[in-house]
Amino acid sequence: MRILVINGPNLNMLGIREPGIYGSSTYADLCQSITRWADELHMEVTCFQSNSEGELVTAIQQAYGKMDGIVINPAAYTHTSVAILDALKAVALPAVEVHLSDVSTREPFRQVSYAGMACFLTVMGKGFAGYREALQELAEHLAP
Ligand code: CA2
Repeated sequence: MRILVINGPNLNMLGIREPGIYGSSTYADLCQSITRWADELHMEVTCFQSNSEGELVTAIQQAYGKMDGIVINPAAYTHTSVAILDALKAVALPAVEVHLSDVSTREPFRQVSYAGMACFLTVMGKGFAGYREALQELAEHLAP
């Protein structure tokens, strides 16, 4: 199983600012944990982060025919990007949306998710462990 894990804008700043909301571990720590969890699940994982909406769309498009599933935290683009929604719909790969924080209890503008409309599951408010849950759910979803 080949899984693409996509993280959106500013998540490369993890551990540097706002530890009260997003924790004190870094983006490199997150990728290390994701790689370990993927190994345990016998998955091959690729981690990708970008601050650019277009690069995120391109990464989703390039997953077509190469990957079996997507885990995505589109960060702020969650709440604005029809382009990311359209890309997820276009490739039609099983996708899980992850948010570190519980966006359902934050500002009203964070309670709308475009990307989530193309995902079969959203995991939120569980910090880094949310990515582990997303990988596990994808493994079950893809199992024969
Ligand atoms: O809770 C999440 O995972 C979010 O996707 C994070 C986004 C936010 O815009 C979404 O509403 C919810 C923000 C990511 C910014 O990450 C930072 C990390 C460290 C310091 C500053 C920002």
